[in-house]
Amino acid sequence: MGKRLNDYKIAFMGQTGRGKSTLINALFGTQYSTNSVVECTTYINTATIRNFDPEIPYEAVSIMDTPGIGASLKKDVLYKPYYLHVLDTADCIVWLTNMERTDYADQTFFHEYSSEFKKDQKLVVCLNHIDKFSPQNIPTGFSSNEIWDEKNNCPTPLLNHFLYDKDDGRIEYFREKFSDFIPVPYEIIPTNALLKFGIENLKKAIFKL
Ligand SMILES: Nc1nc2c(ncn2[C@@H]2O[C@H](COP(=O)(O)OP(=O)(O)O)[C@@H](O)[C@H]2O)c(=O)[nH]1
Ligand SMILES: [Mg+2]
Repeated sequence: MGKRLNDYKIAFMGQTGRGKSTLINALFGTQYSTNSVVECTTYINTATIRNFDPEIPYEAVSIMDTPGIGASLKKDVLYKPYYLHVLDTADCIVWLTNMERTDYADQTFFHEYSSEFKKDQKLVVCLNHIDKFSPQNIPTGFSSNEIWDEKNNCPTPLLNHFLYDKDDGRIEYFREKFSDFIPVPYEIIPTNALLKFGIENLKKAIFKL
């Protein structure tokens, strides 16, 4: 007789190049291929990995890497059955975006799929590529325009300003812009998948630790 693993199903979604595959690799030590120009994932790529972390109350995690949204209208139509499938089966959706204002495709997706999100489904929005942010004007009080503290592998005070400030902060900006379309509660976690910053916070949000 077989035995089904009690697995927690996590779907990673967002536009191509936002860092889905890199983030999955950082979280789970997988080897999904990553690429900045070529669209890698054209189907749902699932991996089931046994969990040995006593803080995570599941025997395994099943990761779903999904085709990027918003590449073209044709592809969005082609991939729709995949998106409906993951929205129906995932325990948690990790939505990858970044700090730029290039999020029309994200807004369109949430608008179109709003009724497919479920109340008991966890949604975590990941602001990735934070090290790539380039401020257009430096607020008074900040002398340098450096945004990444390489020595401590974390955001500089200037980047923290653009993340968390009440007026300039991108986290607040995202909430204002998206909350009308996102029908469930969600956390927003800043990450740098490449340099593995924010990964522990993201893990906590994903597994409700
Ligand atoms: N600088 C920087 N590069 C990143 C970050 N996350 C991913 N990348 C790079 O962005 C490119 C696209 O990442 P990938 O994981 O393939 O994106 P996907 O298409 O969403 O799966 C790759 O070259 C990654 O190395 C990040 O936080 N910072
Ligand atoms: Mg990918």
